[in-house]
This record gives sequence, structure tokens and C-alpha cells, in this order.
Amino acid sequence: MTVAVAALAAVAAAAGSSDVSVQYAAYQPVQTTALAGDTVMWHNASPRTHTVTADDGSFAGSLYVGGMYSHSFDGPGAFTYHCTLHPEMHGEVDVYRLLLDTPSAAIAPGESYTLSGRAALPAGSTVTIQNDSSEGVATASVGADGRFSATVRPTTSTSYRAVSGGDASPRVLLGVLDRKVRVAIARHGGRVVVGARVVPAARGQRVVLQLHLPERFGWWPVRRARLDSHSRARFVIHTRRRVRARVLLTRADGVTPVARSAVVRAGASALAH
Ligand SMILES: [Cu+2]
Repeated sequence: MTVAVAALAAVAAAAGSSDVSVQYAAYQPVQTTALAGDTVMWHNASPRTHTVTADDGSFAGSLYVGGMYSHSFDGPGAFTYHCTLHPEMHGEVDVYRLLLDTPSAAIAPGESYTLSGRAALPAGSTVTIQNDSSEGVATASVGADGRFSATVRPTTSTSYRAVSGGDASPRVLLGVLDRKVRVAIARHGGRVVVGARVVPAARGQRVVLQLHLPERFGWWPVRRARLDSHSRARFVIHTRRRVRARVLLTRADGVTPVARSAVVRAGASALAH
């Protein structure tokens, strides 16, 4: 039970949620980021009682076993807190008026990526996206739901922040990786085996085997797979014809290519005629 709750809390934190799991002797995560107006929820996932007590006394709550405490943060600032029962337990909530969502995956050089975020600012406010050098590279307008988004096209890994008036979000890193797809092809009688490996590793990402089909005048996807834990995939095609193949690494949609292998060929099987 405790393990399951901790695992859920870890996933929620990665998604930008504002939940804190209170463990036996620590708040998890120790540091939480929230948007002004957000409610942060503390869940006691441990077998002993704790408190969530602001260092400046501005909020406080007790957490019995299995209990919850929540507090809404109206304005920006860094709010440190502690447990009055276990003095070694400390935590911090950092509240901003602008937050950028953490990019979910690395992209290829020059690929466009839509950065999104939330603002505790009036609808229609202009938000500027700044790069590492604090140069404005895109602008966005805050929608009625408080969300905004802007498209960037970095050529190397870049940390971005959103700025509006005197407010700035914390930076988020958008990783750019120049991935290569390496392929090998081998014929075994009526079977053609295509092995693909992606470097740097892209475990779990989608790859597509394409064959060049003269009767359809081009490249066609014939098999899809996910890269295994060694960043490899293996495709088997049953054909005695000669084969021209290539493998594409794609985005999560399984369609948009990120990287493409060289073209490899296998001759016709001796029995093909
Ligand atoms: Cu405690």
C-alpha cells in the first residue's frame, strides 16, 4: 500500500501535479512547484502522524495515518514548511504566476515543438518564451482557461522560460538528440530479417519498417514495433522477392519521422522464379 502510493506520487510529480506524499521521515517530493491559485495536497502515506507547518506560520495542518491536508497558494513566493513532530522533515512549495509544462521527450535537431504552460494572469496577456540567453524566441497569448502555447524549433538542447511583465516561470529543458537508426538485413530462404538499432538509446519509442514497393511507386510502412530495452527492433518479412528496406524512428504518434536509416537491400530468393 505504502509503495503503491509512493509510486503514484512520483508519477504525479513528473506530470506537474502538486501532490506531496508524506513518507515515514520525508516529504516526497521535497520541493513542489505550483501555479498561484493552485491547491497543493499532502497525503500521509506513512504509518505515523505528521504535520505540515509553514515556517512563517501562514498555514498548518495535522496528518494522521492515511490523512490528507491541502492548502491553496494565492500569490507567488517560496514557502518553506516542516513537521513539528519530526524536526528533520522539511519541504518547500515554490509558487509562480507562470509555469511551463516539462517537455515529455527529446526531439530531433530543427524539429518544431509546442511548449505549453499555465498562467495565473488575465486572459489575453502576452507571454514571451525566452531561450538560455534570455532572448525572446516566441510569443503566446493566455487563453480564457489560463493556458498558453508557443512553437519553438531548437537545434540544440535548450532551457526555456516564460516571461510576462515582472513574472518569469522556472526553466524547463527541451532535449535535442541527433539520433541515428542503424539497420542490417539478411535473407534466410523465404524470410527477410531486418534488425534496427537506434543510438543514442530510445527505449520504448516507435519504429516503422518501410519497403520500397515498385508497384505502388514508393516507400510504404509494412511493420511497426517499439524499441526494446537495448534500443533494438527486429522485423521479419516473408517474401522471396528482392527487398529494399529502411527503418524510421517516429514520434509517439507512430507517424512523424524523427530519424531515418540508410536503405538496405536483400536479393531475391533462389526460388523466386
Ligand atoms: Cu513528521
